[in-house]
Amino acid sequence: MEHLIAMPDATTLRSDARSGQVAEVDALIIGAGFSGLYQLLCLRDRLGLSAQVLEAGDGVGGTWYWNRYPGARCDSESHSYSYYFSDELLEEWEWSERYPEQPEIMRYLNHVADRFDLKRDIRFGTRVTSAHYDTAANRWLVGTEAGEQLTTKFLITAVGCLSTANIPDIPGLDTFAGDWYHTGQWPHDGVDFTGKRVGQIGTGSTGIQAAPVIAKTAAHLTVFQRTANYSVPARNVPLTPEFKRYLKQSYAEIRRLMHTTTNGHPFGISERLALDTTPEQRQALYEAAWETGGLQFRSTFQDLLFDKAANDTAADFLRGKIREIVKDPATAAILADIDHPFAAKRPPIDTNYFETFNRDNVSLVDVRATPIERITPKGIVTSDAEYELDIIVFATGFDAMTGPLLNIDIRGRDGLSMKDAWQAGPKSYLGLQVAGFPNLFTVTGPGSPSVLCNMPVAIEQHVEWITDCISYMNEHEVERIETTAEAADKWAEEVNTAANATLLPQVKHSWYLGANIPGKPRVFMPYAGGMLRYRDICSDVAARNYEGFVLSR
Ligand code: N01
Repeated sequence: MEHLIAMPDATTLRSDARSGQVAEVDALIIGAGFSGLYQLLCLRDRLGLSAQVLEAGDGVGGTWYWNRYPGARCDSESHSYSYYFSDELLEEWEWSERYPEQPEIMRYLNHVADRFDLKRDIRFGTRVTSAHYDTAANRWLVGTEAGEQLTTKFLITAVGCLSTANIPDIPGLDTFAGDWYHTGQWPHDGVDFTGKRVGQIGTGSTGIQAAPVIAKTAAHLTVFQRTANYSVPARNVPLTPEFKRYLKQSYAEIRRLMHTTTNGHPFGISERLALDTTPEQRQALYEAAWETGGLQFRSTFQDLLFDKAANDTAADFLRGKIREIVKDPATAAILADIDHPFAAKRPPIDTNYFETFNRDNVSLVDVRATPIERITPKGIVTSDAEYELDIIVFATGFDAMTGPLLNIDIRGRDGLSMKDAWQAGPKSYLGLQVAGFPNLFTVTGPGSPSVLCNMPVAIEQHVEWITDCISYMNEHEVERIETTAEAADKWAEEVNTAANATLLPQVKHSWYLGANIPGKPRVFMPYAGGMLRYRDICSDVAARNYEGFVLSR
């Protein structure tokens, strides 16, 4: 591999950039979250390539680096929200609670980065703004916000699915005299709500986690709800010594389980059908699942995501719980007025969310009935009232999946921009590569299971597939890999078919469909056919010498 220069570290690259030279590496990785860290380790330490990570933040963590909002916690159980590639790492790390809280995930990812000596090849505070492919040189020219340029043979985006904040365009926001924050861009030194009148817009997974914590210290919290949402109690607890011991003895088995379940979680979906069960049995099973808590609730029956009548039984049970918990019937009615099937939107899990509406200092505004019209210096104005506020919290989600990629000016062969290629919605082969963009890999890109899977499982599979692919290329002296438009078209059909077999597309404002962002094409983005099936398809493609891709020397 003659084009390789001696492996520089991040410091060398920085000084190269300062001196005006263009630094060159084998592989550039954008983002230092779960994906970017593991990708760096694989390419640098397993394949011996010169690889660098460019990261906009000042530390590792990706999504978790930015999402420091009150109550931020993962909804995958901690022992499954881990890398499984290293037995030593599994041996030495110990989670403290059933679900890891944001600071603990940050400690974990820093531990991983330090343990594998990754930080020396990560350039923090470096936001990538452009990536242009040079056909003649077969190199990507990558530009940063600071005006630096780097070239690379392989470009791997590890930008996360939920990293571009969606701040709704509400007139008058710039006139607001108080402070406002988006949960995905939370200040590192926190926000003091003590004695403040807080308005929170948004009741997705984030808003449902944040509201109970904000309400504890705020003088008053007003939650502005546009779409009512289901939520199941997380039932977070400290992990017992017995469970920790069980984990240490069972990693191989847990890994095997996560690799064989549809969603990459360490629990399967029951074979039972809701509609084959008597109402009494169903009620008992739902009660038991409610007590267990967490994402496992949706695994109670096989048909919940496929059959509307089956789904209605879960939806009715959960609406009933809201009415049971929330004491004020008018508030309960607004919270329970849910317009979509259970789990067709990402199902939130919570700690005391509905209970929070029983507090004297919390009120709910139905902004579907009385829409937000504008923001004034004093607060939020809806069609029937003005709410005076000191702080507005936007828990309004993300320009998911495509946003982080399209925020970078990516241009492939013949200057084709990713924005143009995806004008009608994202199209890729296996969520791994886009036609017209050679040697560019998208970790958990649109078209892969990604957000419908326990993320670390999806990430490890993608990173390992990409690593094997690059290794294969090096062994066979292949210089370029690019998927074909036909393979991408066929895969897009497969993604649609998989989604249409479920209730997932039956939601008005789902971010899975891009429908939460005005003007975004309505295309179902993640692959809903299940991680197990997807893993097999990817392995099969590789075994057939990368069928669907053109490999050139
Ligand atoms: O974002 P969302 P999120 N006026 O898009 C409302 C992951 N996650 O940050 O439904 C008024 O789900 C919007 O209303 P509507 C997880 O995958 C994981 O909560 O569009 N309201 C909705 O209520 C999750 O799914 C974890 O009508 C407006 C809310 O804002 C994903 O991140 C924790 C509005 C946005 O909900 C995104 O969750 C947190 C407007 N103009 C997040 N615009 C865990 O692991 C938007 N909304 C636990």
